[in-house]
Amino acid sequence: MPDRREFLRRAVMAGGSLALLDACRALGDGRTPAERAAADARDAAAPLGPMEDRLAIYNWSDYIPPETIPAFEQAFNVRVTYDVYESNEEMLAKLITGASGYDLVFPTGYAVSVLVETGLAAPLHRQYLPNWGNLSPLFLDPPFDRGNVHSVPWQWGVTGLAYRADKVPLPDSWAVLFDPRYRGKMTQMDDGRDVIGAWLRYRGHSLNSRDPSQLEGAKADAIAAKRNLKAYLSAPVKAQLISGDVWIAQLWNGDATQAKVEQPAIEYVVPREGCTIWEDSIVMPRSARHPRAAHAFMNYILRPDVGAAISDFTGYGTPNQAAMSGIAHPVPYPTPAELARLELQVDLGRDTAFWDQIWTEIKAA
Ligand code: N2P
Repeated sequence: MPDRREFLRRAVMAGGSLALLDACRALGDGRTPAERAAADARDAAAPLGPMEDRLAIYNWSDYIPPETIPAFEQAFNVRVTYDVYESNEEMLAKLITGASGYDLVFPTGYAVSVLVETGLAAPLHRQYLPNWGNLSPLFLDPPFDRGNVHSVPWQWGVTGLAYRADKVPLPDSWAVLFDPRYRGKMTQMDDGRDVIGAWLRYRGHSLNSRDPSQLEGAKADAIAAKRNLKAYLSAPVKAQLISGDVWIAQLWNGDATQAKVEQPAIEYVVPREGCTIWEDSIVMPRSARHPRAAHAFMNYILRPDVGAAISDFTGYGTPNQAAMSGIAHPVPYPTPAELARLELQVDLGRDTAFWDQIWTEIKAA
């Protein structure tokens, strides 16, 4: 085990967070998939200890209403510490390099794959999740965690363009980011998967492409657009959209909905070339010290009323079917026509390092 830790520490110091994932995967957890599945099934059936009085949560920013945590603390007599991150890679880097102390994290699908394959995700103890049946079958058994052995669906959304309809006409193509008229008024996410993914779609490719010439093309487009961009900025761009410092921002739909509460001129579009659709899940790391409280929390958010309040606040779609009727403006499930333009990110496996290199080159350009 010290070897593994040391190897990972060196990988982190070497830089690129996407490359770190690759290093971690190459290392694996020393077990075959069959051995891992057998151990998971044994663990999952075992009873958990008594309810702990602490819970440590690590989630994306702006991803839960202010009242959810205090209400949970009161109902279960548990003190929650709650930290936030801005990208999957930031969260993974923390988990991979050692005992993070977190009991629950909220990875996007491709990052669930990484946590499972590296043995960092604990199997769920379903007997402690009686509200499981509230989930829509649409979100169950996802390709990144067959059988939902390790993950509870949390929220889903898309990564298109938010824009100020009072300043610019509908930007229905990623090409708008080339438009010099909006120089300094546009942003893309601070996220290699999202930036490169958008430019791959622009050229008609899969946003999971591993083809070097397609990736070189996407890099060229990203660098050409970069001279018009104010910054690479994810969730924090909301304040600038509201103030009018930014007019067009690559952003997740729910964060755009949150910003619209304060600035009604903010609208949202899936560019015609398409974009990412994603599902974020809750995963309990194997190192979690408060597994019983972690399950109590996962079961709590699966309640219809709690699930409805969460999506009312986040602006994202809920996988909780029982919560749908309680949401004031529920995000409808995508239609087949919409789905045709939307693509799920998959884990890039050994090509993660190549993607990371391209992202580093784009940021340095
Ligand atoms: C949090 C939104 C995170 C979604 N504001 C990323 N999948």
